[in-house]
Amino acid sequence: MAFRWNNTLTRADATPYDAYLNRRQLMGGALGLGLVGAAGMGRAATSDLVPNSYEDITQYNNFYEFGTGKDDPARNAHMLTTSPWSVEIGGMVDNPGDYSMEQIMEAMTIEERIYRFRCVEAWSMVIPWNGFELADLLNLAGVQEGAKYVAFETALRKDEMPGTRFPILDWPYVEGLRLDEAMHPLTIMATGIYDKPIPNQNGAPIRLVVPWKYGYKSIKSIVRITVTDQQPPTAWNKALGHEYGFYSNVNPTVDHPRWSQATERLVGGGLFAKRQPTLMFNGYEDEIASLYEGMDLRVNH
Ligand SMILES: Nc1nc2c(c(=O)[nH]1)N[C@H]1C(S)=C(S)[C@@H](COP(=O)(O)O)O[C@H]1N2
Ligand SMILES: [Mo]
Repeated sequence: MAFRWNNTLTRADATPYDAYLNRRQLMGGALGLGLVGAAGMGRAATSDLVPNSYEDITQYNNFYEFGTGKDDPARNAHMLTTSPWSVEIGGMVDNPGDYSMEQIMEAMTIEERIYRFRCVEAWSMVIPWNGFELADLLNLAGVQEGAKYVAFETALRKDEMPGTRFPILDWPYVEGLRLDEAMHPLTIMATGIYDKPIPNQNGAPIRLVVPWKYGYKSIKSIVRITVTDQQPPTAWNKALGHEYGFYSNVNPTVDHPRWSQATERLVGGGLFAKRQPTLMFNGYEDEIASLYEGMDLRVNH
């Protein structure tokens, strides 16, 4: 690896790179999207990225339930009680019910994923998440035949979330993915950052991370997951539908109605740092592009 940001070994460190490549080639055939290949994909896309500092990641946030300023979440999110916590999984699943965080952590294998993170506001970071593939949780719940989408909902507690006393968004914050996006091996549920429990301002105790989509798809502090055959409503689409579509894939060739999406500012890059080009699907084009084959990405923005 080209960098070392702490002394913690990860699963990828335990796999010599040549062995990893060989395995990936093997997986390329019949088992292309099998579990082992899946774990490799997150790595392949991200192994040369240098993460932002812990301070950048935890002091510059969007979490409107705690205020709209970038430093409001870090100041206010300590008010959120994150234990006990459970996620209600329902809809078109075989095993609906409340899944406690203890149950989830017991059942899932936590790994590190270093991903680019691109906000629609045109800033970006690189974040070393700890988490598990959303597919593993959905498989635990047992997705039923005919399901097409997954809906997500953030906690809504007016007493713990001062921002929700104002009608900035139609609370609770909600999001959605197509089922194939939700099941994709790059899509994770994050429970940690830099090998520490995920801070409240970043979406404790459990949040979604979809690295090829604008940041607002990565919904925080999730209390409900619903598998459905209907396209779910999403918070920002409800608020400003012509600006924020359902898909929200990072795309430098489709500008926001009010600003360009061609470049981005890397948070922590310094006052005089040059903006960097935004990458198609935020740099995950090889893994992701096939999901949208034949779709007009300007219409389905
Ligand atoms: N519930 C909830 N989830 C949310 C948001 C929010 O306001 N409320 N903001 C989104 C936006 S716009 C971004 S860019 C990311 C920011 O994640 P970070 O603060 O961990 O970088 O969270 C997303 N998830
Ligand atoms: Mo964002």
